[in-house]
Amino acid sequence: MNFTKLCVLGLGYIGLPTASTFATHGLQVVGVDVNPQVISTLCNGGLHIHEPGLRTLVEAAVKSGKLTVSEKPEEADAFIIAVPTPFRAAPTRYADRFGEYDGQMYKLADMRAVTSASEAILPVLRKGNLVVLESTSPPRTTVDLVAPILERSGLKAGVDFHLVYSPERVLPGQILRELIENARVIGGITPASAQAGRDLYAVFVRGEIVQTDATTAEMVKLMENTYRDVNIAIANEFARLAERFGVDVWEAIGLANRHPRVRILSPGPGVGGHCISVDPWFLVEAAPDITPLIYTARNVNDAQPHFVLDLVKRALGNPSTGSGQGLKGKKIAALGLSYKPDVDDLRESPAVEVVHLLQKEGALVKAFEPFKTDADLPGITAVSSLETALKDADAVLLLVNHSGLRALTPEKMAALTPARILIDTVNGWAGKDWQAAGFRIFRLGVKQIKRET
Ligand code: SAJ
Repeated sequence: MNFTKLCVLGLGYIGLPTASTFATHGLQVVGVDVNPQVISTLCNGGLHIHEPGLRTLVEAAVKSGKLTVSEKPEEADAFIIAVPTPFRAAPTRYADRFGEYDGQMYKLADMRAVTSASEAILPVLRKGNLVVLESTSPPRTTVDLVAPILERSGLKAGVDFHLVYSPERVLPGQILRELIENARVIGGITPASAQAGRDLYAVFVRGEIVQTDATTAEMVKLMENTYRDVNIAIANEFARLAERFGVDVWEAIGLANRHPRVRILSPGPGVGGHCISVDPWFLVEAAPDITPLIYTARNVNDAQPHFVLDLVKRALGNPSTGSGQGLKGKKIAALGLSYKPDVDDLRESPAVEVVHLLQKEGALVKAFEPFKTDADLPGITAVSSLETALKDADAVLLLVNHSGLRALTPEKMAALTPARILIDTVNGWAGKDWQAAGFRIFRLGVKQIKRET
């Protein structure tokens, strides 16, 4: 199938790079977003998201006349839905399905954006079109949610128009390269749909393009991120065990990973971002009775900020005075707020959660995020320079392994802060001689040095 014109619905982290890449590869692309602010920002040459290289790409796409933006879809050969599927908390999933409530909060996929994007396509859907869903979705969304909406047009999915699920697997920070180079899974509701999807992405994808059915493609995406979540959860449990048994978990993981079939991931303050901390819930929601491992892994990772709080209390507080008192009035410089190293994305960030927990205990926290020096988070004092965060601190807490923070030397640190207590949750300051420079260092997953009184 040949494509001349494409409509991309949703101009976020995935939709905008995808729309721009198709445009710079010769397609006429209409980028659609329901948020008028996004449209006006783009029309005025601005950009509402941060991703390396994206500004240049969008500018090239707009300048060539191949990318235009609009609040409504237009007739086209193909449509790509790349809208968000966030979650909403719900306490009653078991009650809904099994007549009992187990006392836990579940998170359910909020599919409203996918529903309204599908409805927006309805009036302009024509025979022979291809519709692709890229948004991460619970299994069977393409066949059970999107197809019935589009069929309200009177056209039949898989007969009159092609329908495909194709997950996006790009890593934030490397989206533009991975968009082109990653292998892409195309799940068609019929083999002909999958073939049409392949023809579309072959316009720019250089990685392997693999065809399957739509529900398999949905599962593949959820399995990838769930696999990672479960593996991070076990690393976090190993860190807890290492602390208890007087072991350095980072050393132990390094040694275990010399086994040819073992590849343990890294512990840390928790799992954030809009993907891995969300997607496993889509599987738990779809089948709560058979997903105890996935559910537990989510809870293990979500509990990790509390273990960081305990570590800070051990480093700073006086455990004998009981919880809540040890951190009262203590000045803590929290370094890093993003959900992972070297990005500016604060969504679902465990670092932000840690800051909130410290403040609840009475600590006076100054947070510094080098990738977002103007971070504006309700209830958090974010300062715009490392110097300001450090200058009157009692302790320094490393929450994100940003390369710039990891590079801080004991000498530089000693010059910037009166604090002599360092708490490292990401193994960023290992291997440096902090002790020799007069610091006491407390590391997540490492046997704690006894406090001299
Ligand atoms: N993390 C750890 N320990 C590790 C690795 C990561 O604690 O060993 C934490 C990070 O600090 C972060 C979170 O996990 O808080 C997630 O970070 P990540 O780099 O693992 O993944 P994301 O969320 O940035 O991107 C993931 C990717 N999926 C996989 O690697 C399987 C990406 O390819 C997907 O496209 C993306 O989710 C998505 O959009 O679904």
